[in-house]
Amino acid sequence: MTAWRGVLVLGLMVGMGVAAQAPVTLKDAYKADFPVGVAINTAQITGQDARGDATIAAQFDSISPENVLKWEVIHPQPGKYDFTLADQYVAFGVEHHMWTVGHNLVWHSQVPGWVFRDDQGNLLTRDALLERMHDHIRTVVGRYKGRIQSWDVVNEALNEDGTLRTSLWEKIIGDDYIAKAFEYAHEADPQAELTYNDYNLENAAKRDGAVALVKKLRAEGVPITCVGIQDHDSLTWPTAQQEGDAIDAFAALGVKVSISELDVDVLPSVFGQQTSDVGAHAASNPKLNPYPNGLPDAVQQQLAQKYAELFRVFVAHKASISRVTLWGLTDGDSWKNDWPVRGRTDYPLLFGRDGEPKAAFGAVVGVVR
Ligand code: 9MR
Repeated sequence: MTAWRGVLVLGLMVGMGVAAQAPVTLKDAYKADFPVGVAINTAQITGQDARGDATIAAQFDSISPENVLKWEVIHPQPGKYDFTLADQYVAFGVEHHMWTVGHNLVWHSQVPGWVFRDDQGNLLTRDALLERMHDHIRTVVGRYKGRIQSWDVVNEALNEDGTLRTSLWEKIIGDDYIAKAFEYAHEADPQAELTYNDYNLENAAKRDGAVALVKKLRAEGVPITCVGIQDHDSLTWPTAQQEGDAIDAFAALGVKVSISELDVDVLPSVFGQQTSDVGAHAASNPKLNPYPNGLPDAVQQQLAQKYAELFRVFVAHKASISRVTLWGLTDGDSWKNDWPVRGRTDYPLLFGRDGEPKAAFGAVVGVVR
């Protein structure tokens, strides 16, 4: 019996008065703890993935836009905004009464080259780039005021050693580009949760860099209210201790923590250390793709255990956590199939390629039931 049928049978038993237990969904299981979210893709936003949409509506009470609110999509040319997909994304959230996340405003990636240059192709001045950033944030955040509850304002601004990444934002404006982005976002929607979002924040050096950054911003009165720990994880990283320590470190600063992009990679690691740097790539090689036809049961169980371990940590820290978001619905939807090696078959999420819940789904629900 598939897990879905199991859920249906439970529902029937309720109808027959056999057991007073409703079908278990992620959002119901975690109702007392935090919203459970999912990043949704274009097919889901436009209704082409009807089955996916039904699962998203049934299981989740928060959504994130996997790509459609990124600068290159929403603001492809100077003075030209394209809200077609973003409007549909936000309408989905409104229709289903979801905690709707905006991702993201200022990032070094998926931002067109023109943003940093004048008509002659020269790098902009600090003031000109600040004006461009201001216009973008005012326009996008302003449009969705009251319908997007939480914005990833600055994304991935730190290096692994905790120092500030050298991006064109940083080079042209200076280190205070981060503070400015938060100020502009707050001005456009004073009610919105405003997040600094990054990966590998469980590693001590990067975590400490982020703590110092957030502390400084808070001391300056910058309106940052949340830190997003992305949690692009593996079967062995981060440990429960590392995860809990990171959540504690940020919560101690007086900001909320969101688990913003959760997935758990089961494939062999390509680089010496965990990274989610979108600029990193490696050549394909069959050794790096060991499960093209299905995940062995032993690994399926390891994955389920890792998910249960992580959710136990999240529940233990629920007072500090504003949401937990999976970075995609099914394994087939996941970015991990093409990064850092193209064309692999990964199994990082709670629903399989067939749309059915996996053992990891049961393990996550089992943490609180
Ligand atoms: O999942 C996203 C994938 O579809 C895009 O191709 C990729 C391009 O940069 O971005 C992915 O999402 C990233 C997110 O926006 C920021 N953190 C890392 C995520 C995975 O790369």
